[in-house]
Amino acid sequence: MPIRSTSPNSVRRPSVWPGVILYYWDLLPVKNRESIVTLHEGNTPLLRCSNLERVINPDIRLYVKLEGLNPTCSFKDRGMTVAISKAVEEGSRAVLCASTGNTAASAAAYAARAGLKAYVLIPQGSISLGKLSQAMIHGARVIEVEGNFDTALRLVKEATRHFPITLVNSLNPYRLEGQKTAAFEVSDHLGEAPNYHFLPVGNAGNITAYWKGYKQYLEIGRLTSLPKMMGFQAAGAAPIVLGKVVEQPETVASAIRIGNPASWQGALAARDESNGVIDTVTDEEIIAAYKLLANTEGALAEPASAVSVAGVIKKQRERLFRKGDTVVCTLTGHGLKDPDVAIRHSAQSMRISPNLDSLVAIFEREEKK
Ligand code: AN7
Repeated sequence: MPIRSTSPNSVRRPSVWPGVILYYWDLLPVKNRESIVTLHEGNTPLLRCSNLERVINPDIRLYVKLEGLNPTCSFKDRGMTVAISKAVEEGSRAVLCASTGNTAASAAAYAARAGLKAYVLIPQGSISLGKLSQAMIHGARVIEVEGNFDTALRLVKEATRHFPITLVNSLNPYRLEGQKTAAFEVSDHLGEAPNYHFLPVGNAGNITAYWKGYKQYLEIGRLTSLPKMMGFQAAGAAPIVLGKVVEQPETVASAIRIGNPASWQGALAARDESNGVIDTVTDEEIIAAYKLLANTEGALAEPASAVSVAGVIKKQRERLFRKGDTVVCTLTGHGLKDPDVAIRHSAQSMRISPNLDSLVAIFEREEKK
């Protein structure tokens, strides 16, 4: 079959996705092309979830944005490409972050590509194995802190006042600049804003960034409306919902085990300006949504990501949606980051002796179910 040189509707596109900085060049703060550090992040699928619609509400159009398909398997890469490119542009030699895992993995990978040293501070014993292994193999200096994420974040903020090192947590405004590109992509894909955008909220950078992105697209005329921003925290780590710092945050979703979010004000502004909500879901609701996604759509996201789908289910119970609403959930990180959780919440594998009778016995038993 001949290969068409242009797509059917004759839209010219770059033949290779160049990463978010080049694709959204006019809307991002990087100045020199030579300083771009990219792993070609972005351009992630927006997957229509018809099976989930049938389970949750057949009258809505439900999409998930698969941010786990970024190069280090989380949304952090969108912000990290900008933060690391700017660090290179500004002549930095080393970068530093505190992390529940995904920021560390992303910082480690982009720093490796840039030839920068990376120091990552993680809460002792509480980040998932996938994320830890990424930070280690990319050559970051991994420092376990005896304390939780909030303690580690406090420490890195102090450290940057004493040493010439670039902070690449989302306190670095370039991180949020990069992360807003996900809102551009959702808008480009749908040709409009969704009615609702559901996100997990941990340090609250991402909800802040999405809101910034949507508002910017409205300003430059690529949107005519804005979504309601729907942020969800785990019930045991819900400082924004409670209106006070949580000293000992606890949840199965280790990525968002955060008690004092850096972008607290940004999340409140996103909620209030968009007429959205910030609410909680329990660990049971998170795991139920996590399994439902994997079982009905073949989409594997880490528990923190399933928070967004758990939020949709909760709001459906409250009869929030109207016929025809478009609802987008961001699945922030890949489920393989945390295989322990997947195994713990699945049916056990079966074991047989190597003969046909044993195998057929299984088929017969299963067919009856
Ligand atoms: C999968 O890596 O904070 O509300 O240090 O890894 O923007 O913090 C991760 C956060 C959601 C919450 N989903 O996003 C870190 C870190 C996943 C995450 C969040 C995180 P923010």
